[in-house]
Amino acid sequence: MSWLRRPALLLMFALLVDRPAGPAASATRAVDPTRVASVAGAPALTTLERDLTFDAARFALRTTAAGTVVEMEGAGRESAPGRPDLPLAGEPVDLPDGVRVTGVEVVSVETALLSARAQVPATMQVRPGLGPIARTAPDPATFGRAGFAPAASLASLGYQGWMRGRHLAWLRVSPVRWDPATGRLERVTRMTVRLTLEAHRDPEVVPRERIVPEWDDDGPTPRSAFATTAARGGRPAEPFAATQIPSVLGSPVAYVIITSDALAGEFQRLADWKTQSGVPAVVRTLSFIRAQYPSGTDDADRIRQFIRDAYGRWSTKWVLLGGDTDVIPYRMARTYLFGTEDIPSDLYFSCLDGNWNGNGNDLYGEPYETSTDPGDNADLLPEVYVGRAPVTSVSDVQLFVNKDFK
Ligand SMILES: [Ca+2]
Ligand SMILES: [Ca+2]
Repeated sequence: MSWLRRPALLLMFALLVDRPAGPAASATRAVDPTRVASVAGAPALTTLERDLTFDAARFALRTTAAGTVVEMEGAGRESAPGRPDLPLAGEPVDLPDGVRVTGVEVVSVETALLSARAQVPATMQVRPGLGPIARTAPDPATFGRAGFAPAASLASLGYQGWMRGRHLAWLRVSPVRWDPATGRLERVTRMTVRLTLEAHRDPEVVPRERIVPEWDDDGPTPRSAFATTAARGGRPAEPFAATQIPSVLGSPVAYVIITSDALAGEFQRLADWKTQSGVPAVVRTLSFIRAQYPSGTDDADRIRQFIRDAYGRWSTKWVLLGGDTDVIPYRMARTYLFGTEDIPSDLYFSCLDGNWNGNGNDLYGEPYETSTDPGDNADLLPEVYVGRAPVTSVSDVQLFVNKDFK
């Protein structure tokens, strides 16, 4: 069902790429704990310095009818109307536990020449569809400026949160600067930023009561303040015996399939094959979840509560929603990317911290704007991989599962 998948991807773009750019833009190094320094007289506050480096191979210039366009691998583009159309990169920074970032300043910038004389066009209009590119009107103050934009404007604080036990802040970084008066265009080779931290513990992060290290293999194994040593899991127990509801007792469960009573039998074939292949898997039905989570606001909320428990107690890594939207519900989420719009999104089942409705009204996923205006504080960093099988009938599932076996 393409209409569901496309808006979900669009929402990911709107929330992760267009605001703080996504994880693919990473160019940073691992945290150097020696550079977390206490601020004198204020032991709860710390600063964290990071060097960001940008390889020359990531940049390319393209001459268009509108002017010189700078392409940068792994980066998005500036989208504010009237600004020069330059790359905007998202740089993740690993954070210690028990803090949050309150500000970022640029300590130093080193650059190299991209072009001695370039005319950069204004940003593109952000519009849905694949129509011809239209550009915003150049802002006279920006395009009439002599000299580069102040260094302080080259980095700002974006989204911060938790991703499967990893604590991250994203910086919005402008790795290219342009002097409109002379046309000089430079790329940043190295930038040192200083983050200001304050003591903070987010009560909405899903506790990780059990961690199976083998299933946390995306980068360095994260250390979670919420994991209890006694509950850390090892290899899946043999024979595989999972509890009915997620629990630290019994076997951990890597892969969970959520479906209807009618489709559960066919999906069990897939679960059995996964388990025999070394990926312990179970099937749980919506009616079972409904009975176990009666306090949920609706079925989507109940499913998410179940997935939260599966992640926290079974150490679940993958979730398959076994049914189209008329079988397994979805969550509508608000976006302002193309004006005000509500679109269906399964990110709700993947990003599990908090409740996606921080301001408690009837809208979910109201977008993050700034660290002081977080909207619904909707979690945008996933804990589990979520897929949806767009099936409605037993024969659909047979076809879907059989394809997995080929
Ligand atoms: Ca809301
Ligand atoms: Ca998260």
